[in-house]
Amino acid sequence: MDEKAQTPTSDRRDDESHRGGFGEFGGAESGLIDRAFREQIVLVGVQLAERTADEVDANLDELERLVDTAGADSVERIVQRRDAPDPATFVGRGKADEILDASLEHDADTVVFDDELSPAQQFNLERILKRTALDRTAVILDIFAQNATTLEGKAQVELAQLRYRLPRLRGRGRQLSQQAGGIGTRGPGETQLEVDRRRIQRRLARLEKDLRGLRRTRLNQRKSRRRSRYHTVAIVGYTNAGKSTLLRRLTGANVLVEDRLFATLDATTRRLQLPGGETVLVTDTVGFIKKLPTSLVEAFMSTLEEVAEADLLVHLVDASAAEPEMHIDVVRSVLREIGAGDVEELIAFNKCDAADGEVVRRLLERHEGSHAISSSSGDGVEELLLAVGDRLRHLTEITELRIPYSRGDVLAAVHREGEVLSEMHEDHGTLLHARLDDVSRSLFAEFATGDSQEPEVVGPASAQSGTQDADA
Ligand SMILES: Nc1nc2c(ncn2[C@@H]2O[C@H](COP(=O)(O)OP(=O)(O)OP(=O)(O)O)[C@@H](O)[C@H]2O)c(=O)[nH]1
Ligand SMILES: [Mg+2]
Repeated sequence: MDEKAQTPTSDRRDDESHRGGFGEFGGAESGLIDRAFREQIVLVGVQLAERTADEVDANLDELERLVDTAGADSVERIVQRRDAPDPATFVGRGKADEILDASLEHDADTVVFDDELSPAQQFNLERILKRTALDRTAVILDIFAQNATTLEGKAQVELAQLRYRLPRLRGRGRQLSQQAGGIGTRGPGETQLEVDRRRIQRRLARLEKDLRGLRRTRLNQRKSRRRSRYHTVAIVGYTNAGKSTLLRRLTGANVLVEDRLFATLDATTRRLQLPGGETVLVTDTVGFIKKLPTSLVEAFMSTLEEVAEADLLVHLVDASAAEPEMHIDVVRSVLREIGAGDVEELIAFNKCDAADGEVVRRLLERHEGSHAISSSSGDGVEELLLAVGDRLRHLTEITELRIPYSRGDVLAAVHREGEVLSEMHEDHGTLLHARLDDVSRSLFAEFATGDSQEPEVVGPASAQSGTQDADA
């Protein structure tokens, strides 16, 4: 790391952090954590009434990883027990002074809080601490900004960053413009703050428009994928669970695999032939984490729609992590948030080569129908694929129904709930072949003729661009 000039603490004005205040609009590109050198960071966690000390500790471990991924070093951790956050300063005033002392002692550049700070709390803390005060959300946004590579990914991250930033904008005193006119500069009597706000709002509108366009393209791609009649499987899971490693093993896809958080931001879809012969489309996408900022989830909604529309989720869990069960809960709650709570889920415990065997055994026992695999060695992957094939076949059994003409309501319901493949009018009712899921099948069980069949084998439909055949 090259040591670039770092503003000495003594030069800072009392009411400013070393970056001139978090709220100062520094352009969309500017990261919150300086990467010209490795910043020294103090971490702060609050043990609220409903949290245990272990939980806070685990959260801070994760925050330390986040900070490291963002390119900075944690130099100290400070924890406070409180029943509720202080509305003005999040931690108590005395604790804030303690954080200031620790920051001075370590010559820390930034203080990062594990919980989301309100704009007012952030402002007050920066005044007291005389340095930038960030929260977990800001760090996650920073990492996303660093890792975004595609047009859409970059636009989504910038949107999330600006939405986070807008309410936190802060004026630099009350001075009004001395300079006149020019595009993007202040009008007469307009403060710099108003100019910044206006610029951000314009940029937000622009990004939202661009993203709507990109979303249309994505929707069209999805439509053609659905026409291809391949089933879709999305690999989901906590960040760093090994999702990209699994996709790479399954399809040979040249996706980024890295031992860092949020290595993947953009969805990648590849074609894969299952051991049973059927072809499916497998998607690898962004990982989830505890306290994933809502602004990011919203911004990434169009990418995440792929997950909500999948036929099956392979929920990959790092069995060697400290708290696999917590990871499962977090992933499931984000899935609900993005409207994917009802998609069928198959749990696979990954990294079993590195995990404690006893832990894996207990996890398998607790989660019925789950599998143990190692994406890196390939152990258990074949069995997982067999299970995927079974689940998919089960999902889409074609059922034959005979519905009396007196039950127009049932006929309408079948059309609503499933995919009607054929419809024949007989003497006493309608004979239907419909692709139904588990729930609908039991719903219409009394009308089933008992003559069900497997779905027809899918043909070599046109693959969307970017897919490739599996070598697995
Ligand atoms: N020991 C072991 N390591 C694994 C296994 N699978 C993946 N890894 C490692 O775990 C790290 C993360 O793997 P990725 O495939 O990038 O994880 P990801 O879930 O795609 O992570 P993000 O995209 O960052 O959310 C890498 O260092 C992998 O080499 C496994 O089965 N065993
Ligand atoms: Mg990945």
